Amino acid sequence: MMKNYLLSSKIKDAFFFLCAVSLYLLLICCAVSAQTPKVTKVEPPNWWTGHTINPVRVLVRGENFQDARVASKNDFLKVSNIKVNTRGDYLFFDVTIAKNAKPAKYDFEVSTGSGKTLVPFEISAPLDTSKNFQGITNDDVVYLIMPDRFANGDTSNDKDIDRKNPRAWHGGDFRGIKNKLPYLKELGITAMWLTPWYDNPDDVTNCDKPWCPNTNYHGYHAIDYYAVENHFGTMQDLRELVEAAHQNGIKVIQDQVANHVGVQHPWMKNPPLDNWFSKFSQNSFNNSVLLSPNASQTEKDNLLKGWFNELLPDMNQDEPEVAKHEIQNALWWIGMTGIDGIRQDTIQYMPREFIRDWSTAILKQYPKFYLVGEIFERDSAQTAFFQGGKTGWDNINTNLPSVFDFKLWETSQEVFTGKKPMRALRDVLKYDGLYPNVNRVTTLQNNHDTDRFMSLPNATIEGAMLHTAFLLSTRGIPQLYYGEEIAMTGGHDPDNRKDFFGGWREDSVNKFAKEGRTADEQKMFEWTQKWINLRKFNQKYGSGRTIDLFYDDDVYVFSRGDLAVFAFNTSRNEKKVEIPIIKIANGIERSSNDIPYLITAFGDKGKEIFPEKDGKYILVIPPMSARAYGVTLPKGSVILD
Ligand SMILES: [Ca+2]
Ligand SMILES: [Ca+2]
Ligand SMILES: [Ca+2]
Repeated sequence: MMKNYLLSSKIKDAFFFLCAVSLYLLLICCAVSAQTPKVTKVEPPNWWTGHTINPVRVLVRGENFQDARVASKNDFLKVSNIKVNTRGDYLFFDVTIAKNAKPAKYDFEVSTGSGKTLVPFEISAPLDTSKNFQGITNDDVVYLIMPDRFANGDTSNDKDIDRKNPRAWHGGDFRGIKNKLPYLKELGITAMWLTPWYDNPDDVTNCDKPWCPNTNYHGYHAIDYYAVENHFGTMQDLRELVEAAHQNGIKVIQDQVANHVGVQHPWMKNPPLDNWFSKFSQNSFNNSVLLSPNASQTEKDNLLKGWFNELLPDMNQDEPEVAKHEIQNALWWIGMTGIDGIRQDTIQYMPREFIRDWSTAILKQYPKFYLVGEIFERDSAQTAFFQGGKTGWDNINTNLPSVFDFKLWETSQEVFTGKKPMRALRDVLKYDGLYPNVNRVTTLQNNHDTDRFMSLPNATIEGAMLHTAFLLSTRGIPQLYYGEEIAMTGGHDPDNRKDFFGGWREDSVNKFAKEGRTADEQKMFEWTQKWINLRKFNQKYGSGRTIDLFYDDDVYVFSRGDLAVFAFNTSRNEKKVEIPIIKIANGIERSSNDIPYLITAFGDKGKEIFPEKDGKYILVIPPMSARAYGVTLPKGSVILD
């Protein structure tokens, strides 16, 4: 009896156990079936018909994409090449856009065994190519602005701003820049480069280091490659700024950062692929290892895959999905905004194959486009190695139109603060033959990572003026830095990123207007304006050759493109130098009665200088001065002035 009872009790227990297990499994099934796919972000959210990128690869963030199918709900867009990551929270697929696809919303349907949902997508109307995507040439003068620090045109986007903290958000924005377009036009610049406008974290970082508390007002810690920083405004504000700038004859350059994102990017917690980022190692910044054919693979890996720092995860462009995503992203910003150029941050930490593919894809869609890479290395060979137009020892031609010339920048600062003799400039330019196209190199006055001229040891206003005149007369595409035109001071970052006074309603002085400037500031402003205008109105010298006519420790005289002669004297004495006629004529045969003469455009304005009987010109250059001369034929018109 007892045995039977025990047996039946065991059967009962087993029965209840099985029921409980079944119920549990049923609950899990229900829970699973409730886990329908969910879409939270689509990148890119839109594209264009007739684009050189077709198909476009779409990356969708969400949940429950395991075994997902994606279907187009129309005949204009076709879906293929679907891939889901291992966690099922990212979905990749190709969209082939038919030639006759009209601008409209075209949703896709994602379905799994547990349900379905929509992926919103759009075909957009392209911007007018006759007004946008103009590219930058050596006839342009570029002006660098940090949007947070220039002018506050919209206080409604001022979130947690603190102008007393140099590392906090200060409130500058797109509308502020738009309001100051008349100022930029008055100065004469023809293009502006804005530091990154990707959405960055808003929050204040606290730590026990001297640089805390800080924020990402500078824009180099992107948390979304497909969104505009809320402190700067909206996508609409940005589009309006570009449009207004174009109407004022000012082109726009975006600052892109493909090498890394900010550590707060949602990709960090859940990357789309396991190899989306490089594994952490600190970059040792041994920058020359790509230039050297002798570098080890370990050195190259550290340069290309080492993180910029622990807060900037390194994007792995060796993964084709990453490379494709970033190339499309660059083209998306161009297509969305109508910009004319891109400055690419820390370009030497990305594979040269990627730089080549990135440049090639952009130039295929926008052949005139300007791309300039930051190779922050004071070495001409290193810089030249990255400019496109020549195949390197590694069999790669980067196709990159422009690179910044940090060697010439450094030397110009050293020369015009008395640290180096004048001939040092000629000794940098003697390497010009290394560049595939030296006239397309971007020369800089300064930038947001360097100390302002007036804060260098032994800086004088006269030195600053000569540094700027040299920048605007030498070869390349000159890039100015906001505030240098009014001789702003500023040491190391963030001191070199101070607000432009007058850009905020509460400012007691307005440096955007003559009345608000000191005598020295006004002198610098007018000087910069004159040299910009000289360059603008005599455009052919931007694309011509440089010919050295005279150089010693104090003086440097050179001609540009047969049209202009520039003379610099850094000594405290007036200098009289002889320059030979044949060099001005650039080797062109001329009859003896067809000898060019010089006419001064600066200094003793309009003074004519004819060659002496022995075929030499005598130039008299005052102490600490720069002179520009137009080269003119007796019967011809005056070219300069
Ligand atoms: Ca604002
Ligand atoms: Ca933000
Ligand atoms: Ca890298």
